[in-house]
Amino acid sequence: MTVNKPIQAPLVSVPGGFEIAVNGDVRSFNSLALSAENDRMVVFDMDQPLKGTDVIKISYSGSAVQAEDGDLLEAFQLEDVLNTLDIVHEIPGRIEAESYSYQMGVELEGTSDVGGGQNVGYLDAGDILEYQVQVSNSGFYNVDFRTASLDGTGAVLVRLIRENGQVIYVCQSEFEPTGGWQNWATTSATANLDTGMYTMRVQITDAPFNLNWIQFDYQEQEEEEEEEEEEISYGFAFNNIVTYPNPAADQITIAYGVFLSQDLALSIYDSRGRPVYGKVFEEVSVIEEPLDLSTLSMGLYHVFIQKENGEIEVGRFVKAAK
Ligand SMILES: [Ca+2]
Ligand SMILES: [Ca+2]
Repeated sequence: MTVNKPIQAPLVSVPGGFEIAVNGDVRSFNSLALSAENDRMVVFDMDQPLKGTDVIKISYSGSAVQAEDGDLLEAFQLEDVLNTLDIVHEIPGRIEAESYSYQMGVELEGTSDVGGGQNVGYLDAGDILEYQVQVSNSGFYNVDFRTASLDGTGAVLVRLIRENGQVIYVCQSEFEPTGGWQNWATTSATANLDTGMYTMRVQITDAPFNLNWIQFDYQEQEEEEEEEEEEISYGFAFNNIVTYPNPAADQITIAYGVFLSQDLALSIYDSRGRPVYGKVFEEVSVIEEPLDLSTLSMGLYHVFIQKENGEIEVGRFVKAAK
């Protein structure tokens, strides 16, 4: 809270008369103190964490805060508090594309889709959207992307980043053109998530298209086998990472080439997003890496190769029975 005059120090740490309302309910606070940087600012230490979606108001009717010139702070009622916290999105749930905590390369516009609001547009390959998310149920999810595009094909790569920097593959999806920039369609993918707090990074890998929202719906755990089989039979091929033979039982070769020699970071994750292999190739233009699969369990694996400019190529292979 900032007032219009320097405040007389010291301040009683818990003076009466302050009331902080969060979404209409009065919340207690531990203490308040003068800001070390600004002698017109009082800092409140709340008992419970606040969220980015909270509506916060503050009232004062006491006589404990005094300006350096002796004037008492006047009473005030339900003044709005500017909430600058990032919104934490619940998963399962719908994440409005425009409610990002960080973006690179996108712009917002009004949408005529059901429910109105805004969508993100001006998407190009390499653009990034990030959201703070809390996953409350572990297991399989159906992931719906709400997109529109006059005549271009779009695609995204979605990953979760833990606080310690670990990157976890979520899903990727391709979007067909819908015949108009405000003709909306829903495309579904599947993902397997673990509970926790993450930064969700949506990387645009093909464009142009508009994105209105992404929705995560929790699926029953027993559908797991079925979902995985579906994904394997899909035979998805992406970009120019080559894996052969595929499916493979004992050994697979991962091949990839770039024009300019550089450091290439290869990482492989299983279908649950657990890392199973990682290697950095220094100053190379070609990777041709034979990989022993004997210790891996059967199933789908995701291959990522990160180039020096940060671009990530994505591939997949299936470890099959002998
Ligand atoms: Ca852009
Ligand atoms: Ca939206």
